[in-house]
Amino acid sequence: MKRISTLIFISCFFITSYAQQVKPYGPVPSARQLQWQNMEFYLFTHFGPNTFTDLEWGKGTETEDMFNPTQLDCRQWCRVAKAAGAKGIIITAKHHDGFCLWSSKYSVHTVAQSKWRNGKGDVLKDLANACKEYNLKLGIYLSPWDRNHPKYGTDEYNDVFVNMMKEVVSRYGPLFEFWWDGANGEGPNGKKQVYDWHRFEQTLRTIIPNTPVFSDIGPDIRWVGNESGIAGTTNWNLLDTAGFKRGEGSPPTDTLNSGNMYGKNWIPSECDVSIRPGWFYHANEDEKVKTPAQLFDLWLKSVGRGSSLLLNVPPDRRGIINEHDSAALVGFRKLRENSFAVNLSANATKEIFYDNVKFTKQSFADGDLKTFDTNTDIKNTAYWLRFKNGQKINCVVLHEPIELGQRISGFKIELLDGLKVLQEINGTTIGRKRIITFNAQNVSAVRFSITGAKATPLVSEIETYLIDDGLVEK
Ligand code: FUL
Repeated sequence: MKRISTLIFISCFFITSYAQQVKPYGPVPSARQLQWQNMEFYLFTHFGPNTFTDLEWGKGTETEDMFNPTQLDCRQWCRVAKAAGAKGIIITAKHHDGFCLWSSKYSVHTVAQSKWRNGKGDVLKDLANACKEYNLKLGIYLSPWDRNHPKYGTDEYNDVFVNMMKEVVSRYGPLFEFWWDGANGEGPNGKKQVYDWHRFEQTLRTIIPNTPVFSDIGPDIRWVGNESGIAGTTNWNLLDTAGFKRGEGSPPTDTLNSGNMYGKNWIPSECDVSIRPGWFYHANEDEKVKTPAQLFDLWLKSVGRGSSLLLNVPPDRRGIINEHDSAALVGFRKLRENSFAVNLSANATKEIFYDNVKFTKQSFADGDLKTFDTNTDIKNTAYWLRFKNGQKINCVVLHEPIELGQRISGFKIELLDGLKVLQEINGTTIGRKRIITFNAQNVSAVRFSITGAKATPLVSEIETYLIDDGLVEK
């Protein structure tokens, strides 16, 4: 007996000190990416002339006076975002129609030329101030495609776009994300712009090195390949970008959706989706706002697959977020809170078997890098959660410590009643967070094993929940 406990003690010591030396494997997130990945969920607001013309893509010929919100209140947007549990707001500072929601020196198609607030209004300023007040982060979407600007389609337009980026950054920063739309249509002179992406990237890197930049292929955040808010069940944070472009020429949508297992760059996906059928507000879509349960399903398919959720909630013609949308968002927040309030793993005995040697744990991570479990022989590693009096569960949440790289390519969850396997669930990647739901089972234990990994697999936590039956992923 004494010998065994000494052996366990020595092994524990060995594993802890070995774990301390765990080195990152492959590409890892930069500080700006990690900070952004931890935000999980933030809002998108599409707002501009389209709100008033009922279009999705403005023509660029709209008069400035068409933009005329009657009660613009960015503080109300922030209160709604807060109530939804979102961490920030990205605004369409300029959409494809070219209208600038701030008074830009580089365009005469802006709020300053409109009657709204006698040309003194500035939506970006209002929003930046409101975000500060409500402790939310601000992001900016700036469309390179511009159907209004007279210089679009000439080299000089690249100067205009660079100047506009500098202008919004200096006036309204800091920003948690900069969003480049890949669309590249024709401008007023019938020509398509040849975007100077290299210069655009250099500009942002120089002036805002801490802000992650989104486009189809990054450099920091990639498009998930669809506008329905759904990441792949296999979702690598890695992407190969060599030979690909933004817009036309971007990687195939299934590659964007799943990433590349051995991709050379850490470029995690972002799921952009609208709470309504369109990106802009249309009164006739008021009854088509997604329900809290539909939004929860999107949560499982985005955040629950290791991605982030950028949910578009477009302000209406008053310039406030419509009651239909805010009600759905509050309901969505409640569903998340209720579902994940009680981590049932807290009451379970936790054991890890390495080559049949058992270790009992307080928590699989103990909140400390030093206790990450490491084992090169993944076949003989099993994580157990034992519930003394049995437990009904229908949800398992897994975490991989991505700051050390994404490693796991296969896992297995077994739901057990004594020695009987009630159900076996197989999955591929985990990433920052992986939420698995299934029809509720009464289990005495859950056994989790890793079936594939690119390097020593690391799991930082295994949570279990009993969520509302109706919320189990379809
Ligand atoms: C697309 C745009 O064309 C849509 O209007 C919308 O802004 C969406 C988020 O990105 O590329």
